[in-house]
Amino acid sequence: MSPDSQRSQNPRESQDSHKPGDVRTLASYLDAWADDGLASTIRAVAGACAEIAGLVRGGALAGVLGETGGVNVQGERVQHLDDLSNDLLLKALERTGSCAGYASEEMEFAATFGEGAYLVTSDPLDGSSNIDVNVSIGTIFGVYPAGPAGFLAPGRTQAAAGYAVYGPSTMFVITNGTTVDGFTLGPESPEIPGAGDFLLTHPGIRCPQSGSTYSINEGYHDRWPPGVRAWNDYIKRQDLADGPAMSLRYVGSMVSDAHRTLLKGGIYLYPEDSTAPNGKLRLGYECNPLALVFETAGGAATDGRRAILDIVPSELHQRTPVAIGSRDNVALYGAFHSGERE
Ligand code: AHM
Ligand code: MG
Repeated sequence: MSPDSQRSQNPRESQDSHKPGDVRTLASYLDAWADDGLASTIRAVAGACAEIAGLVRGGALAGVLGETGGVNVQGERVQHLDDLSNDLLLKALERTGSCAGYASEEMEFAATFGEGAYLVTSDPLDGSSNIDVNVSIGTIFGVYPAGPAGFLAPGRTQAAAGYAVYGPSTMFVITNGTTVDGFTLGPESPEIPGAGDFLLTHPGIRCPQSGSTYSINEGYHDRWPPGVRAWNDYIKRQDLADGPAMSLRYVGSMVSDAHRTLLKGGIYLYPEDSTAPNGKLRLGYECNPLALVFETAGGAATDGRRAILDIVPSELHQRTPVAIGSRDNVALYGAFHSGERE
């Protein structure tokens, strides 16, 4: 695809900035949802995210940096902010009456609250290795119906999903499976309206069909299977038939890398490798929510063989390889991964 045809297909040209006078709060946006239980579940998640944003902004002054000394069920060292974020989400959801249970990266077992039509999964603080160095991090969440499959339902059953990204500004991006909308948290500034509220700044987000940025931990190159290495070698060539030569961006916070990919196009990957045969990222609370966001926005998400949203989980903390992004970039990766292209 030529750069010119990519430009003409880029649907984000008018979506990058908020228009004055077009201010809608997340609260009023959710009030319009027909399903009160779903809306109140999202309100609780967003409220917790606003509190987490305050802690992140305070950094060392808020006393939230550093490790607790504990190790989570994944065998990863727990940061104070991991724990604090998990507690804020757990307590907010417990109060709703609409949420029957909560499962998280930080808890070995799900918490159950009794009645309620929804279950929430979350990575409360994604990108933990970036907390202490003032680099963007986030929260990821998925909302599943409280059905017989419980937390082991495929991602396609999610009623809603999204993430918060704590960057230079805090954004809350949500999908109900029909649209993807982005809100920006109003800062405490006399110059800017909406302090403390999430305001709709990115309505109807669409992921470009193709993009020129790839995002992967290339330090693991020698551990990847041949198909992943072949794809990686190919996209770094300067004479690509499938589009312009690609640039590398890797924050190391999936939520931040995915957010950039959603808005600008391209691909983010965490594939399987010789030390992690199922990759690193977790299906139920990292990959599924982002997969629903990307598919709804016109993008795609695969484990290399099948759509992430079609995987039927067998364990709460199940890992999966993942590649998410623009439809064309994900299809190209799939072709190399399967060996169809070499
Ligand atoms: P976390 O949920 O403990 O923060 O781990 C997930 C993170 C992703 O956000 C990120 O893309 C990846 O781990 C980075 O891992 P690596 O350092 O292996 O590249
Ligand atoms: Mg994570």
